[in-house]
Amino acid sequence: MLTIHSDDHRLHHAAFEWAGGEQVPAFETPQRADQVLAGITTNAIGQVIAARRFGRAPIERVHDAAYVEFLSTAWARWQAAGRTADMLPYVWPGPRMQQRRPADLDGELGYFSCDVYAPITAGTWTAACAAADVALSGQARIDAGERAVFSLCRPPGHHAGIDYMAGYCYFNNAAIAAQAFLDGGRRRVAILDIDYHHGNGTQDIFYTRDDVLFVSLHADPREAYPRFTGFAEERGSGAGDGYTVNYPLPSGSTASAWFCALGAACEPIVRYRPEVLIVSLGVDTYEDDPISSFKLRTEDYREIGARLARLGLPTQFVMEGGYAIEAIGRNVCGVLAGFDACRSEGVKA
Ligand code: Q9C
Ligand code: ZN
Repeated sequence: MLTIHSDDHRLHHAAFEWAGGEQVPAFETPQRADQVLAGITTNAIGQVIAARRFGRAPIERVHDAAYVEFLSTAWARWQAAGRTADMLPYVWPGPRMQQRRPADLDGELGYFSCDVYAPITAGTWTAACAAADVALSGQARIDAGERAVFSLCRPPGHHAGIDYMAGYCYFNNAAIAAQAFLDGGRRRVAILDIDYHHGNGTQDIFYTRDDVLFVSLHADPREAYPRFTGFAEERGSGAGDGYTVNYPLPSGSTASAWFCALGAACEPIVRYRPEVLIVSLGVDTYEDDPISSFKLRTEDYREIGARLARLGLPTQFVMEGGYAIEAIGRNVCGVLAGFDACRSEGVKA
């Protein structure tokens, strides 16, 4: 399978994150994408090519222009104020408060975010644009007839909503690719999100629409980030009613429970008859993931790839989470190799 990559991801490097009331080393690191890339080579997954640039326009098809503009200038404004640490928000509008844009940088930082897990650093803007380019380059290859591609996006994207960053995410790479497919003339795109965490941002972007089906398998929000979205009763609204499908699973779920949910999640996808499938591929479902609780083992990832290949759709894999540095490369490659192996069997049959 073809992999798309950009070295610019390394420009985004958070110094720390908050956990248990303390600053701990950031889990979302440049090393993650480097390890995946090393795995792609070691496991001979296929050719690796650099992303090309697409600029702001395709990003602004899913994100609010004011949010994009904020992200593009935030670090320079922070520096002009004499600050050097990572930019972190501290205050958000709570229930029954005004959703009104504040007038200064510290206020805006809260306004364009919803948690403390998406720090802006010196290279965040460049890296986030590069991740969107990696997604768009993959989308372009599928549009040009490639059967499957892997967009090795970093930073990840599925927690970023229309006008906010969150959970290590700035631009929603999968959503940007989905919109580009539609803008290129496709009429029905399905996004299957198998990251451990609910893809609240992707859900936000497509919640009222029927041209993108969003299906997500994730940890029950009652006991996992992002806490306030991802419940089974969230099913879309207006024209989008029925086009968001959530499968929350109990914390600690094993592979057998997870695959059972995957089987269920494939049903609405088959019924929708999408022209393309985008897979938001997180491998933080792994048993040794440091921030998650599911129990998938390395051998399960090959089976995931095989199951997805059986859907028989042009497929774009988009990298999301996965924080077990030692295992991230082999787990991602397991999915891609499992997909490729099943696909070639299909050709023979
Ligand atoms: N101590 C993605 O997987 N932090 N984002 C949870 C950890 C936020 C995960 C608490 C997790 C965000 C793309
Ligand atoms: Zn995740």
